Amino acid sequence: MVLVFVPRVIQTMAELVKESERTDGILIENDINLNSRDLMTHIDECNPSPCLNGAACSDQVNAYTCSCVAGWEGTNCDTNIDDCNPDPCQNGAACSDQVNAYTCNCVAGWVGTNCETDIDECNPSPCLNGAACSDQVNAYTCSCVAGWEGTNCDTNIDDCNPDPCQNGAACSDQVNAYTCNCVAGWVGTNCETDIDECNPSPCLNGAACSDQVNAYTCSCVAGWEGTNCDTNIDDCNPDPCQNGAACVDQVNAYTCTCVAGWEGTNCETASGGGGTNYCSPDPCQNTGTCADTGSGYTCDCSETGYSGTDCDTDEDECSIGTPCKNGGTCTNTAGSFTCDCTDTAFTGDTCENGTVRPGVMIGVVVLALLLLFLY
Ligand SMILES: [Ca+2]
Ligand SMILES: [Ca+2]
Ligand SMILES: [Ca+2]
Ligand SMILES: [Ca+2]
Repeated sequence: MVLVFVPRVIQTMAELVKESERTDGILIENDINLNSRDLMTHIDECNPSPCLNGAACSDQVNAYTCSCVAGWEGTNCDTNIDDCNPDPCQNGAACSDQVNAYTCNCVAGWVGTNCETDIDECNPSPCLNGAACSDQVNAYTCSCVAGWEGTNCDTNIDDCNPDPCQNGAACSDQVNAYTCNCVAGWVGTNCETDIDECNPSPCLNGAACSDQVNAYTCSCVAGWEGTNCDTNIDDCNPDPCQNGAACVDQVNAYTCTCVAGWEGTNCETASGGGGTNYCSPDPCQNTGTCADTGSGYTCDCSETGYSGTDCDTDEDECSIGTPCKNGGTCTNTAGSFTCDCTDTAFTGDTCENGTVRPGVMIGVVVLALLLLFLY
């Protein structure tokens, strides 16, 4: 704004008085005559200062200038410069103008004065168990190593689902792996292989082996028995040899060593010389064993309960020793005997088992004392 000032005319006091008288005391400026000595007094346009916002005012002839501080513009520095034009903010940030400054309100994922920096969401890395982290805008991705899953690769994948183990094995989950605890008889990563219990074969003496689950069976050849066919069947039991011959067991066979006067596989035939087979017909009774002596025979009555030359005499066991224990009453029978345990405190075939009851024992003691007293 330019101020136009009409300078006041200063007259001599005499002239002012003269004019005053002429105009009845009323002084009219425009009517005043200017003389050559009039003085022009300059006005300070910076007082008061028209400059705003801290600007310095510089007075000039019929003018002034304002020296704005940073951030302001205009004649009087009353205009806030728009620091957001051009927009310094990046990556979608909102710009907020201030005085000789601005602020950027970053969207998520960015930082920096101008939001120019992508935040590294991988520092520190949220990925676990060896996973690689890949930074993104306001995000990250984890590249899991084998065996892990989940956003941060913190979940151990269940390698037992579906269950790879077979034949009743228990599955144990591990990292990108599993173990199968096989039940007996199976092997292999998944327990899929039936162990061949026939390799090597446990079967002996030419037996065939048949593999089974956690087992095997041996098919013995003739003459052998037992789980592994390792037992030579006793072909002398029962004894096939006759007439006192000795039997020698062999594999699925036997030999009879005949006594003099006998021959044949079982020594059943009287040899040359017209010898008599004293055991044919068998003279021994009650399962006695006959032995031809060449000139007669003997009967072995052991364990038969009979005695006598032909095992035909019942033995009276009750008169040979005391087979019944503990006072049992012995009764002889054909080939044996019985014990009557009644009136004893015992049981069993020979009254050998004690079953003494307290009442019985007391009775026995009282009876003994009574007998002692009487005598
Ligand atoms: Ca980022
Ligand atoms: Ca796993
Ligand atoms: Ca097997
Ligand atoms: Ca044999």
